[in-house]
Amino acid sequence: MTEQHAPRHDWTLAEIKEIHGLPLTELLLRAQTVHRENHPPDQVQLCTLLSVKTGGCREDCSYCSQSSKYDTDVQPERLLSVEEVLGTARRAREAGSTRFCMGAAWRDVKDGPAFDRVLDMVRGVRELGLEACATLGMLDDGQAHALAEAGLTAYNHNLDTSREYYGEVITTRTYDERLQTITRVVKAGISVCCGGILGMGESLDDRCELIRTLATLDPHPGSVPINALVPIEGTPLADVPKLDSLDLVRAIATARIVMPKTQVRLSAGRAELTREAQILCFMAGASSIFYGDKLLTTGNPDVLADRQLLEDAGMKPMQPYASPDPTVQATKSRGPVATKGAVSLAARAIVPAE
Ligand code: SAM
Ligand code: DTB
Ligand code: SF4
Repeated sequence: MTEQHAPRHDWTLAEIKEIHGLPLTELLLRAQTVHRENHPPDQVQLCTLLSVKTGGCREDCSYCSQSSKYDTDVQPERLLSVEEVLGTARRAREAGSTRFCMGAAWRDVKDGPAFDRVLDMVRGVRELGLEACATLGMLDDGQAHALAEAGLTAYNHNLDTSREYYGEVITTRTYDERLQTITRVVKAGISVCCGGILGMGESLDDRCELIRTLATLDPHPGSVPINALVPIEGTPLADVPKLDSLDLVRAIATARIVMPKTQVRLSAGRAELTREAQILCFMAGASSIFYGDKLLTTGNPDVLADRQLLEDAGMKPMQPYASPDPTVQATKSRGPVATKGAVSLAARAIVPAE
């Protein structure tokens, strides 16, 4: 890593569009230069997802398999038990993952036994030596603080698209409500994980405007997941034309340049990408992936394929709490300490399974 520049929070749409529209090789060079100034270029954060409460959601997000408004193959399920979740987290750790992200198909969190159980899940994940992330919908201040006290490392709450296009995708909650939850997460001292989805029929301006909105948050999100739409039969977006993988590369490179210290995560849609397209995404500055055979309700590349990809590319998994985000580092000394075997994990991750 070489010289580092202070992150900017005053990006304009014109600047973002200019970067996004550079000749691809120039864009990649610039993104790779920023990446090397701020991150070890051969390391990838491995995060595993688990849907702890699936389906039956009252929101109408047009992309989502879990909305009760659409007739999809996903059946509503009860909230998993703490033991079920920690069993999966332990297996994720053994496979080499360092962050475990629990998703619930909730519009917002309700105080009570279900939330208390999620807090126990967070504590248990931290005791395993993993970074703990959750995505549970909208939060109030008290809930954000309770999650922080339980030891939550990061909270995922996506803006999904530009403010202008948002109303085409979701009508049951507003862009400003999303931003309010993000502000509460920051205030509680939890790292923000906030990104969006490409390939929902949005324009180039919408993509650049999403990146601009993320890059004008202060602080920048600790992580920015860039998802390619996974088309779900039964949803309004089921038949939207597929995203060109080079558009994903461009968005990742642009995010990398304007949010130099953020973990830019190559997220949903990776199962549709060739190995070469994934390597281009790493060259563009992606520093994190979802690792494990399943996302929330849809598939992801299998772990053996991912281990092979990383090995062939000469890349290795990042240690937990190695992110440049100071909030992530601060959460290490808050909440439960690792008691259950903890952390030789990352080094083991690309040792092929017997
Ligand atoms: N209910 C919570 C919420 O909406 O914040 C948490 C779970 S929600 C499934 C988390 C994120 O996953 C969404 O904000 C969206 O960005 C992403 N996502 C959901 N379905 C997707 C799909 N079909 N393709 C790509 N990304 C998707
Ligand atoms: C994010 O931005 N992507 C993840 C995570 N945050 C929660 C979810 C992707 C979901 C893809 C569709 C599914 O598996 O249901
Ligand atoms: Fe519900 Fe989240 Fe799916 Fe929207 S994205 S329908 S809030 S689970």
